[in-house]
This record gives sequence, structure tokens and C-alpha cells, in this order.
Amino acid sequence: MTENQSPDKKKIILSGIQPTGVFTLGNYIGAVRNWGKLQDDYQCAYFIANAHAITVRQDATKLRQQTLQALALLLACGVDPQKSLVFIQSHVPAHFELSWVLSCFTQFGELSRMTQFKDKSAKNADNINAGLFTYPALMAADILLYHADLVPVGVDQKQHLELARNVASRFNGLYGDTFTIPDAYIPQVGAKIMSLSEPTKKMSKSDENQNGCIYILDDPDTLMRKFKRAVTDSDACVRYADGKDGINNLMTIYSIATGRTLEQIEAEFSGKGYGDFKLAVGESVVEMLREVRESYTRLIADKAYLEDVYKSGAEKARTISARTLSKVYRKVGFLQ
Ligand code: ATP
Ligand code: LTN
Repeated sequence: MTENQSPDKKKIILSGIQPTGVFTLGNYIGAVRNWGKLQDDYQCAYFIANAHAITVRQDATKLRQQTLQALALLLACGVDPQKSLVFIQSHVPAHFELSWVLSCFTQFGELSRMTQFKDKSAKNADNINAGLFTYPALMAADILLYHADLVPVGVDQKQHLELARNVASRFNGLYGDTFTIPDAYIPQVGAKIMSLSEPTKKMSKSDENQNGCIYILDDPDTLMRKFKRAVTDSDACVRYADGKDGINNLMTIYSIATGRTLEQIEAEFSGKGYGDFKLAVGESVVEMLREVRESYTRLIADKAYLEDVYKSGAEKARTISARTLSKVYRKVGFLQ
């Protein structure tokens, strides 16, 4: 995670997730599930974005618990601290320090165009705080501190990535080569998993409607109940087509859980009803998540191990990030 110029060096991957609750099937399919798979081919860094989480009001005790839970979930989903750098954002002060500098190179107009800001302002009309607005500058700092080449995220984060690229290029243009320009790494299938009850809306951890949202720790009965209730259409034919948002979403999920293509799925369910299809999707997700739930139960019981992981991660992350920060401070003219 030093500057990565030699051609035989592995590329650097970095991503983060907010500790705002149990991860959803959307978080899993769109992002976290892929993180473990990248660890052998890339130099990876994954972190819990607890500083981003407080842009929306959080209960302190709950946030602490959810931060540890998010760490255990990350590991249960296949992130291995022996292979990847794993840490908690607030343990690494350089994120906040660089964020300030970058916010001075980010325009009001750019931040105003962010759809996540608009969505979250609408949802939290009584708390449209400055942190919610400058959220992407902190996210750019997260990425640029570690010279990430690729950032694996769901499609909803693409706009923030674009902004990080623009800020990095702007800074490099003014002060010479400082930051690596990161690329988004978005899965071709499943980059946006929709709510089961409102399939035109993104499945989201913080959604009040629990029935539309699959949590990766849901027990098999709960999973099956939610899939049975999933909203579909009156066409009664399992095929992927415009306007069939509910079925398209279920087909995407089933395709990822079973490795089958959309054509194979259409053939498998030709002549069968939605009832059979929903049962099959439910069962495939129960299977896909079985191991995650089992590993999580083991990990969350071992607080000493989790503490070791985040302490040693913090130490490494502080060393790497301090180097980038000091370079930036020099470039902008802060007296050493
Ligand atoms: P919150 O509801 O608290 O805003 P969230 O569920 O949207 O949270 P984040 O922590 O913001 O989740 O996102 C973590 C990762 O999961 C990001 O890479 C994001 O792109 C991805 N992601 C979130 N929701 C989905 C979804 N429905 N489909 C695919 N990927 C998703
Ligand atoms: N904004 C992201 C979480 C996040 C992130 C990052 C992702 C914070 N910093 C850096 C990738 C790289 C989200 O998922 N809502």
C-alpha cells in the first residue's frame, strides 16, 4: 500500500462499509461478497466507516456494538485479516485530516449534485448537517490515503467515486503527482439489489420496512417468509424484462446464489408459477448465507480476537496513511 508504481506489484483495492446495522443481501451481493474473492490477486484494505455513519444521528452505545458487529460480519463474509488490511475508520486520524484538505479542493456545486445527499436530506429533513454534505470528501480521503487503484462498491456509490477521481486529478494538476486516480469496480450482475416489497427502491440497511430487506443474519424461516411475500407482477411468467422489477430482482439474486444464467433460470421455471420460483430463490439464499451465519456466531463470541484484529489493523493503517498525509501537507504549504 505504498505507492504502487512497479509493474509486477499487485494493484491496490480499498473499500468501506458503514456500521449502520446488519448487512443486507444488497450489501453482500453488491459489495462485501466480492471483497474476500479479491484478496489473493490484489493488495486489499477494508474498513468500517463509522465516521460516515454519524452523518445520520446514531445512538452511541448502539453504534459501538454495530461497529464490532460489522467487523465480525466482514470476517464472516470472507475478509481475512491475514491477507487484507482491516481497520476501523475512527482509529486512523489521517482520514479526518486529509478530508479537511480535500474539502478545500471540492466545490459546493459538485457536492450539491450528489444524489445520496439529496436522498438522505429528504429522509432526515430535521438534520441536514454539514457532514452529510461533505461526506464525499471524507470518502475521497479514505481512498486516496492508501493509493487505491480500484474501489469495489455497488452502483449507488459510483457518483462518489467520480467525485474522488475529480478531486484527485485537480490536486495532482495543481501540485504534481500526489494521488493515484481510483477506478470504481462495480459487479456486472447485482450492483443494485432492490427491496423485495418495493422493487423500484434500493434494498437498504436503514429501510424501516424490514419485510423488503433481507439481512444476512436472518434465520432460514425468516428468509423464506420474506421471499414468499416478495412483490412480483401479474404476468405469471419467470422471464427477465422491462417493467418486471420484482421478478428481475429475484432472478438476479437467484442467478448469483446458484451461478445459473438468466436464460437457464427462464428455462428451469418455464411453465411453473411464481410460488415455486420464490421458494427456490429463498432456498438458494438460505444456502448461500448458511456459512456466513455460522462463522458470524463464532466470531462475535470472540471479542479478544476481534480486538486484536482492529488494533493491529489500526497500527498498520496509521503508518501507511501518515505517509500520504505528510506529503499532502508539504505540497499545500503547511510548515513541517
Ligand atoms: P445505509 O442504509 O445505512 O445508507 P446501505 O445499506 O446503503 O446503508 P452502505 O454501508 O452505504 O449500505 O454500503 C455498503 C456497500 O454496499 C456499498 O458498496 C454499496 O454500494 C453497497 N450496496 C448498498 N446497498 C446495495 C444494494 N441494494 N445493492 C447492491 N449494493 C449495495
Ligand atoms: N460511502 C460508502 C462507504 C464508504 C466507502 C469509502 C466505500 C466510505 N468510505 C471508501 C468505498 C471507499 C457507502 O457504502 N455508503
